[in-house]
Amino acid sequence: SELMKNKIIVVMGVANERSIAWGIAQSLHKQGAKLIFTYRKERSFEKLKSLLEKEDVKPLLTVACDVLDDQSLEQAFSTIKEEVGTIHGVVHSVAFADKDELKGEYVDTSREGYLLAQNSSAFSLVAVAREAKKCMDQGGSIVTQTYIGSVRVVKNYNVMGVAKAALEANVRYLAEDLGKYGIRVNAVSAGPIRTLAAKGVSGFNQIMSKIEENAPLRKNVDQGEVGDATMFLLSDLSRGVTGDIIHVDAGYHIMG
Ligand code: 0WD
Repeated sequence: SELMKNKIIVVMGVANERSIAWGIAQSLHKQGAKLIFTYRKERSFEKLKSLLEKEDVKPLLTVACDVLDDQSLEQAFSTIKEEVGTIHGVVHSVAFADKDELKGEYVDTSREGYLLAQNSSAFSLVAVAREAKKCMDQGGSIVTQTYIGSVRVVKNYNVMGVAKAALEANVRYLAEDLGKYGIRVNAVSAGPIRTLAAKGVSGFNQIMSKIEENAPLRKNVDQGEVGDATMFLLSDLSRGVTGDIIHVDAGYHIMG
Protein backbone atom coordinates (compact mmCIF):
# COMPACT_ATOMS: atom_id res chain seq x y z
CA SER A 1 0.00 0.00 0.00
CA GLU A 2 1.04 3.59 -0.56
CA LEU A 3 -0.61 5.55 2.26
CA MET A 4 1.87 8.41 1.93
CA LYS A 5 1.97 8.62 -1.85
CA ASN A 6 2.37 12.23 -3.06
CA LYS A 7 3.25 13.44 0.45
CA ILE A 8 6.43 15.36 1.13
CA ILE A 9 7.60 15.11 4.73
CA VAL A 10 10.49 16.85 6.53
CA VAL A 11 12.23 14.56 9.03
CA MET A 12 14.27 16.27 11.78
CA GLY A 13 16.45 14.36 14.26
CA VAL A 14 18.17 11.42 12.59
CA ALA A 15 21.48 11.10 14.48
CA ASN A 16 22.15 7.44 13.60
CA GLU A 17 20.47 4.12 12.73
CA ARG A 18 19.01 3.87 16.24
CA SER A 19 17.28 7.26 16.15
CA ILE A 20 13.51 7.23 16.49
CA ALA A 21 13.45 9.62 13.50
CA TRP A 22 15.12 6.91 11.42
CA GLY A 23 12.38 4.41 12.36
CA ILE A 24 9.84 7.04 11.31
CA ALA A 25 11.66 7.69 8.03
CA GLN A 26 11.57 3.96 7.22
CA SER A 27 7.83 3.74 7.91
CA LEU A 28 7.21 6.79 5.71
CA HIS A 29 9.44 5.49 2.92
CA LYS A 30 7.66 2.11 2.90
CA GLN A 31 4.37 3.95 2.33
CA GLY A 32 5.68 5.98 -0.57
CA ALA A 33 6.40 9.36 1.07
CA LYS A 34 9.03 11.68 -0.39
CA LEU A 35 11.46 12.72 2.32
CA ILE A 36 13.52 15.78 3.23
CA PHE A 37 16.02 15.36 6.07
CA THR A 38 17.50 17.99 8.36
CA TYR A 39 20.58 17.38 10.46
CA ARG A 40 22.43 19.42 13.06
CA LYS A 41 25.98 18.12 13.22
CA GLU A 42 28.34 17.23 10.38
CA ARG A 43 28.79 13.87 12.12
CA SER A 44 25.06 13.20 11.86
CA PHE A 45 25.12 14.25 8.18
CA GLU A 46 27.76 11.58 7.44
CA LYS A 47 25.70 8.95 9.29
CA LEU A 48 22.57 10.05 7.48
CA LYS A 49 24.22 9.86 4.05
CA SER A 50 25.45 6.32 4.63
CA LEU A 51 22.09 5.21 6.08
CA LEU A 52 20.24 6.58 3.06
CA GLU A 53 22.62 4.83 0.68
CA LYS A 54 22.45 1.55 2.57
CA GLU A 55 18.64 1.51 2.65
CA ASP A 56 18.33 2.88 -0.88
CA VAL A 57 16.27 5.88 0.21
CA LYS A 58 16.63 8.81 -2.18
CA PRO A 59 15.83 12.04 -0.32
CA LEU A 60 14.43 15.07 -2.13
CA LEU A 61 16.80 17.20 -0.09
CA THR A 62 19.07 17.17 2.97
CA VAL A 63 19.58 20.47 4.75
CA ALA A 64 21.39 21.66 7.89
CA CYS A 65 19.19 22.97 10.69
CA ASP A 66 20.01 23.80 14.30
CA VAL A 67 16.73 24.35 16.17
CA LEU A 68 18.48 26.57 18.72
CA ASP A 69 19.26 29.10 15.99
CA ASP A 70 16.43 31.14 14.39
CA GLN A 71 18.56 32.04 11.39
CA SER A 72 19.41 28.40 10.75
CA LEU A 73 15.72 27.48 10.99
CA GLU A 74 14.64 30.24 8.61
CA GLN A 75 17.39 29.33 6.19
CA ALA A 76 16.49 25.61 6.26
CA PHE A 77 12.79 26.14 5.53
CA SER A 78 13.38 28.83 2.92
CA THR A 79 15.74 26.41 1.14
CA ILE A 80 13.01 23.76 1.35
CA LYS A 81 10.47 26.21 -0.08
CA GLU A 82 12.77 27.23 -2.93
CA GLU A 83 13.95 23.74 -3.87
CA VAL A 84 10.83 21.67 -3.19
CA GLY A 85 7.87 24.03 -2.65
CA THR A 86 4.89 22.71 -0.72
CA ILE A 87 5.42 20.20 2.12
CA HIS A 88 2.72 18.13 3.84
CA GLY A 89 4.28 17.22 7.14
CA VAL A 90 7.11 17.62 9.63
CA VAL A 91 8.60 15.09 12.04
CA HIS A 92 10.07 16.90 15.07
CA SER A 93 12.23 14.27 16.80
CA VAL A 94 14.62 16.55 18.58
CA ALA A 95 15.51 17.06 22.24
CA PHE A 96 18.54 17.97 24.27
CA ALA A 97 19.57 18.33 27.90
CA ASP A 98 22.93 18.48 29.58
CA LYS A 99 23.83 14.99 30.83
CA ASP A 100 24.59 16.35 34.32
CA GLU A 101 20.94 17.38 34.68
CA LEU A 102 19.68 13.84 34.01
CA LYS A 103 20.72 12.40 37.35
CA GLY A 104 20.46 13.25 41.04
CA GLU A 105 17.80 15.56 42.41
CA TYR A 106 15.61 17.76 40.20
CA VAL A 107 15.72 20.50 42.82
CA ASP A 108 19.39 21.02 41.94
CA THR A 109 18.67 21.82 38.28
CA SER A 110 20.65 24.86 37.14
CA ARG A 111 19.05 27.83 35.40
CA GLU A 112 21.17 27.25 32.28
CA GLY A 113 20.33 23.54 32.27
CA TYR A 114 16.64 24.27 32.58
CA LEU A 115 16.65 26.85 29.79
CA LEU A 116 18.72 24.69 27.44
CA ALA A 117 16.34 21.74 27.84
CA GLN A 118 13.29 23.96 27.30
CA ASN A 119 14.87 25.73 24.34
CA SER A 120 16.01 22.58 22.52
CA SER A 121 13.13 20.30 23.40
CA ALA A 122 10.00 22.46 23.79
CA PHE A 123 10.38 25.90 22.20
CA SER A 124 11.99 24.23 19.19
CA LEU A 125 8.55 22.86 18.22
CA VAL A 126 7.11 26.38 18.17
CA ALA A 127 9.98 27.70 16.07
CA VAL A 128 9.76 24.74 13.67
CA ALA A 129 5.97 25.13 13.34
CA ARG A 130 6.33 28.84 12.55
CA GLU A 131 8.82 28.21 9.75
CA ALA A 132 7.20 25.02 8.41
CA LYS A 133 3.80 26.73 8.16
CA LYS A 134 5.26 28.89 5.37
CA CYS A 135 5.68 25.73 3.26
CA MET A 136 2.34 24.11 4.23
CA ASP A 137 -0.09 25.96 1.97
CA GLN A 138 -2.23 22.83 1.50
CA GLY A 139 -2.52 22.09 5.23
CA GLY A 140 -0.54 19.28 6.79
CA SER A 141 0.56 17.48 9.92
CA ILE A 142 3.31 18.12 12.47
CA VAL A 143 4.29 15.30 14.85
CA THR A 144 6.68 15.49 17.80
CA GLN A 145 8.06 12.85 20.19
CA THR A 146 7.38 12.98 23.93
CA TYR A 147 7.74 10.73 26.99
CA ILE A 148 5.67 9.78 30.06
CA GLY A 149 8.14 11.70 32.27
CA SER A 150 6.06 14.76 31.30
CA VAL A 151 3.18 13.76 33.57
CA ARG A 152 4.82 11.38 36.05
CA VAL A 153 7.99 11.64 38.05
CA VAL A 154 10.46 9.29 36.37
CA LYS A 155 13.68 8.96 38.32
CA ASN A 156 16.58 10.89 36.71
CA TYR A 157 14.46 12.21 33.81
CA ASN A 158 14.26 15.47 35.77
CA VAL A 159 14.68 18.57 33.62
CA MET A 160 13.64 16.69 30.49
CA GLY A 161 10.34 15.68 32.10
CA VAL A 162 9.52 19.33 32.68
CA ALA A 163 10.56 20.15 29.10
CA LYS A 164 8.27 17.38 27.78
CA ALA A 165 5.37 18.79 29.84
CA ALA A 166 5.95 22.12 28.07
CA LEU A 167 6.25 20.33 24.73
CA GLU A 168 2.85 18.66 25.22
CA ALA A 169 1.25 22.01 26.13
CA ASN A 170 2.87 23.44 23.00
CA VAL A 171 1.18 20.71 20.95
CA ARG A 172 -2.23 21.88 22.20
CA TYR A 173 -1.67 25.63 21.72
CA LEU A 174 -0.17 25.09 18.26
CA ALA A 175 -3.03 22.75 17.30
CA GLU A 176 -5.50 25.56 18.03
CA ASP A 177 -3.54 28.21 16.11
CA LEU A 178 -2.79 26.08 13.07
CA GLY A 179 -6.10 24.23 12.85
CA LYS A 180 -7.63 27.06 10.83
CA TYR A 181 -4.98 26.47 8.15
CA GLY A 182 -5.72 22.74 8.06
CA ILE A 183 -2.47 21.97 9.88
CA ARG A 184 -2.69 19.32 12.62
CA VAL A 185 -0.24 19.05 15.53
CA ASN A 186 0.14 15.87 17.60
CA ALA A 187 2.69 13.94 19.66
CA VAL A 188 3.66 10.32 20.06
CA SER A 189 4.60 9.37 23.62
CA ALA A 190 7.03 6.52 23.12
CA GLY A 191 8.21 3.99 25.64
CA PRO A 192 11.96 3.94 26.32
CA ILE A 193 14.13 2.93 23.36
CA ARG A 194 17.90 2.55 23.42
CA THR A 195 19.21 5.50 21.36
CA LEU A 196 22.02 8.03 21.61
CA ALA A 197 19.78 10.44 23.55
CA ALA A 198 18.68 7.65 25.94
CA LYS A 199 22.33 7.00 26.86
CA GLY A 200 22.28 10.31 28.72
CA VAL A 201 19.56 9.18 31.15
CA SER A 202 21.02 7.27 34.10
CA GLY A 203 19.25 4.09 35.21
CA PHE A 204 17.84 3.55 31.71
CA ASN A 205 18.23 -0.26 31.86
CA GLN A 206 16.12 -0.42 35.03
CA ILE A 207 13.39 1.61 33.36
CA MET A 208 13.34 -0.85 30.45
CA SER A 209 13.12 -3.98 32.60
CA LYS A 210 10.32 -2.44 34.67
CA ILE A 211 8.30 -2.01 31.49
CA GLU A 212 8.95 -5.56 30.34
CA GLU A 213 7.50 -6.76 33.65
CA ASN A 214 4.60 -4.33 34.05
CA ALA A 215 3.33 -3.12 30.67
CA PRO A 216 0.13 -4.81 29.43
CA LEU A 217 2.00 -6.14 26.39
CA ARG A 218 4.98 -7.30 28.59
CA LYS A 219 7.56 -5.87 26.22
CA ASN A 220 9.38 -2.71 25.21
CA VAL A 221 8.57 -0.95 21.96
CA ASP A 222 10.95 -0.32 19.08
CA GLN A 223 11.57 2.35 16.46
CA GLY A 224 9.33 0.54 13.96
CA GLU A 225 6.28 0.69 16.23
CA VAL A 226 6.85 4.38 16.94
CA GLY A 227 7.50 4.92 13.22
CA ASP A 228 4.19 3.39 12.14
CA ALA A 229 2.15 5.36 14.71
CA THR A 230 3.89 8.59 13.69
CA MET A 231 3.19 7.76 10.04
CA PHE A 232 -0.51 7.35 10.91
CA LEU A 233 -0.51 10.86 12.42
CA LEU A 234 1.15 12.22 9.27
CA SER A 235 -1.30 10.42 6.98
CA ASP A 236 -4.88 11.29 6.01
CA LEU A 237 -6.10 8.36 8.14
CA SER A 238 -5.75 10.67 11.16
CA ARG A 239 -7.40 13.69 9.48
CA GLY A 240 -9.78 14.12 12.46
CA VAL A 241 -7.03 14.07 15.10
CA THR A 242 -5.21 17.13 16.43
CA GLY A 243 -3.77 18.40 19.70
CA ASP A 244 -3.44 14.84 20.91
CA ILE A 245 -0.82 12.55 22.46
CA ILE A 246 -0.82 8.90 21.32
CA HIS A 247 1.02 6.50 23.61
CA VAL A 248 3.18 3.91 21.87
CA ASP A 249 4.46 2.28 25.04
CA ALA A 250 3.02 -1.26 25.13
CA GLY A 251 0.24 0.23 27.31
CA TYR A 252 2.54 1.09 30.22
CA HIS A 253 0.88 4.48 30.87
CA ILE A 254 -2.43 2.91 31.97
CA MET A 255 -0.82 0.99 34.83
CA GLY A 256 -1.06 2.24 38.44
O1 0WD B 1 13.67 6.33 24.91
C1 0WD B 1 13.78 7.17 24.04
N1 0WD B 1 14.82 7.16 23.24
C2 0WD B 1 12.70 8.16 23.85
C3 0WD B 1 12.92 9.31 23.13
C4 0WD B 1 11.39 7.92 24.51
C5 0WD B 1 10.41 8.94 24.25
C6 0WD B 1 10.69 10.05 23.51
N2 0WD B 1 11.94 10.24 22.97
C7 0WD B 1 12.19 11.45 22.21
C8 0WD B 1 13.41 12.25 22.57
O2 0WD B 1 13.22 12.99 23.77
C9 0WD B 1 13.53 13.14 21.35
O3 0WD B 1 12.58 14.17 21.41
O4 0WD B 1 12.39 11.14 20.85
C10 0WD B 1 13.13 12.18 20.23
C11 0WD B 1 14.30 11.58 19.45
O5 0WD B 1 15.19 11.00 20.33
P1 0WD B 1 16.13 9.74 20.04
O6 0WD B 1 15.81 9.17 18.72
O7 0WD B 1 16.06 8.90 21.25
O8 0WD B 1 17.57 10.43 20.06
P2 0WD B 1 18.81 10.62 19.05
O9 0WD B 1 18.94 9.50 18.11
O10 0WD B 1 19.98 10.93 19.93
O11 0WD B 1 18.45 11.93 18.27
C12 0WD B 1 18.36 13.15 18.91
C13 0WD B 1 18.74 14.18 17.91
C14 0WD B 1 20.15 14.72 17.76
O12 0WD B 1 21.22 14.08 17.32
P3 0WD B 1 22.67 14.91 17.04
O13 0WD B 1 23.71 13.89 17.34
O14 0WD B 1 22.59 15.36 15.59
O15 0WD B 1 22.69 16.06 18.02
O16 0WD B 1 18.09 15.37 18.27
C15 0WD B 1 18.59 16.30 17.40
C16 0WD B 1 19.80 15.77 16.76
O17 0WD B 1 19.58 15.19 15.50
N3 0WD B 1 18.93 17.56 18.05
C17 0WD B 1 18.94 18.71 17.36
N4 0WD B 1 18.66 18.94 16.06
C18 0WD B 1 18.75 20.21 15.66
N5 0WD B 1 19.11 21.21 16.47
C19 0WD B 1 19.31 19.69 18.27
C20 0WD B 1 19.40 21.00 17.77
N6 0WD B 1 19.75 22.03 18.54
N7 0WD B 1 19.52 19.12 19.48
C21 0WD B 1 19.28 17.82 19.32
